[in-house]
Amino acid sequence: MGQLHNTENMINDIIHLQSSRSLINTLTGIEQNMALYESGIQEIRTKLEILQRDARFSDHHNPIESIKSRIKRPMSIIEKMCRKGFPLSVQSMRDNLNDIAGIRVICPFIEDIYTVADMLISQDDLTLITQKDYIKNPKPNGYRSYHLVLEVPVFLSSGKEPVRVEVQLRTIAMDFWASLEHQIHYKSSHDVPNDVVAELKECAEIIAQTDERMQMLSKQIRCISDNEDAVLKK
Ligand code: 0O2
Repeated sequence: MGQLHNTENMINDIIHLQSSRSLINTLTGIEQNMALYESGIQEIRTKLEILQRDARFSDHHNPIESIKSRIKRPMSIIEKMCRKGFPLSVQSMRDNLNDIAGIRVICPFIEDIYTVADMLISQDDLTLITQKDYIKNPKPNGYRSYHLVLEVPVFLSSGKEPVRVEVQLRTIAMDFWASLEHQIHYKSSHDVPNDVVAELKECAEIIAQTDERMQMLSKQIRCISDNEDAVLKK
């Protein structure tokens, strides 16, 4: 069945399994933790904005086109913990879910994704928790992106709190595909027909080839402009 219908069923199951008071207590606890995740996003966003500014001022190619962020809604957190069979508690959320705080970095070219990922991983106040390369190993449906889960320290009045943030890095073209594919699955109240799934996969392959070609073009253009600079300096 479609995603909307599944979520609705899942929430009904949760309500049956949990007493309403205990569900409200868990939801309240989750909501109290949201400021911490917002702060985690703010910390990583600042790091990315500094890298963007550094590229602008040092006249280097800017590997970051844009940055988006989102925080998972408390009901989606509950739904995910139930779906994965995790206990419903704030501690379980902190221990088991890595994508409550999410940042999406859109890059012009494939190589920029690896450049930005390396720049983040090498920062010594960040801890790399997981790394998934869906560009070298695309998902069976054609999904491509590079996912990092990073732990960043957030300094509160009560002390230091480590916060996990999922960073998804993709090209403009990969983002175009993933946004539409997500919409198709999310909006559909039924299973997506096989021919639509196959067509989406084909589009993902075309987009991947186009990304490779754009990467080559960019290299050629950079080479021409480097040669022109060298001639001017003579
Ligand atoms: P939303 O609405 O973006 O939050 P996990 O489910 O995270 O515990 P998994 O499946 O190994 O474990 O995580 P993975 O592969 O790192 O993917 C998590 C996120 O990547 C998803 O979050 C999506 O944002 C994105 N993603 C993964 N696969 C696909 C895909 O096939 N299509 C699209 N459009 N996005 C994908 P959420 O929580 O599903 O959604």
